[in-house]
Amino acid sequence: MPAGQIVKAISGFYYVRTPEGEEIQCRARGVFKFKKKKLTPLVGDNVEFEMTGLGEGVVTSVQPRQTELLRPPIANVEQAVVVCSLREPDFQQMPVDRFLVHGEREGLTIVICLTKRDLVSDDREVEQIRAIYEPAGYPVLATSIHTQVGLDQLKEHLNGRVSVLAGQSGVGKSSLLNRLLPGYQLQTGTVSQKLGRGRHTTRQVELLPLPSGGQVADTPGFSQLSFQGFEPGELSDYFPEFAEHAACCRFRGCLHGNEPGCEVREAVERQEIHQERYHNYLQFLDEIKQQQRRY
Ligand SMILES: Nc1nc2c(ncn2[C@@H]2O[C@H](COP(=O)(O)OP(=O)(O)OP(=O)(O)O)[C@@H](O)[C@H]2O)c(=O)[nH]1
Ligand SMILES: [Mg+2]
Ligand SMILES: [Zn+2]
Repeated sequence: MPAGQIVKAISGFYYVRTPEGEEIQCRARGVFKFKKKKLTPLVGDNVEFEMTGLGEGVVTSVQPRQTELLRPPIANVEQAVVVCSLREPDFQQMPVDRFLVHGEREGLTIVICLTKRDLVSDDREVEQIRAIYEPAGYPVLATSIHTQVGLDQLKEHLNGRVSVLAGQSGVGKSSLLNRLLPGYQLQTGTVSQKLGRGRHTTRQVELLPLPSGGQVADTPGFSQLSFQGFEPGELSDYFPEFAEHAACCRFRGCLHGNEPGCEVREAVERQEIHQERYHNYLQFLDEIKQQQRRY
């Protein structure tokens, strides 16, 4: 049976690229199951299909996934570039931290990309953000499509890897790809002055080939990510800078709240863990506990 990779999905159609570089427009047949879960095909999935007509087919099976994100919906990426603008809209830490938790849970390599560097006058803000994330092991890039700053560095991170760009609407994901992918002209949109956010210009996930090898996915902007299905005890595993301290907490299963002998809290007090990261950890922990109470 012919096989390929889903590179684009639009309203019930899956565009499957074959190893020969052909693109077959497919529907999905029935319901797929994997690990007893119902499964909808995602962009990035490796699939088998049957031809039904010229350039048309049906997806008949989906290979097990290496990684899976539901927001943005994509399978088998190894790296996520968390894209957030410094201005228009202003940088916000909470959505970044939320996404990092999901990315860590899937075991993705993560890069943080701060866009619209041309809209801030000096490096102070970028340095403040670096101080939050570099101790956690995340590279932080600052880019501008106007001055070109940071674009080569971003290219180096993408080179030869399969990556997804993730971030809110209007932060400049498609604009970045237009600079990095010669020959593509993805649609971009303005940021509403009144609402201070993007207009959801990109409507579908699309996996594009990089000239230097590898692939990168453009995705629609998303807003809130929830932690449905998370256990309170796993959350701190997704804050890499907590690990060495958490190993020394007095109690096994310490959730790093008010427990006595909590080394994570101590490290926050000694300013070895960033206050805001810890604050967001507690906020997420609370959300997870609330959710559990509801079910
Ligand atoms: N000043 C400045 N504006 C930028 C930069 N990058 C993108 N923009 C602008 O930001 C706006 C939104 O850009 P898009 O690329 O459409 O944003 P997006 O993240 O793809 O948005 P969605 O597709 O809605 O998720 C456009 O008006 C871009 O011109 C930059 O580096 N500097
Ligand atoms: Mg876009
Ligand atoms: Zn603890």
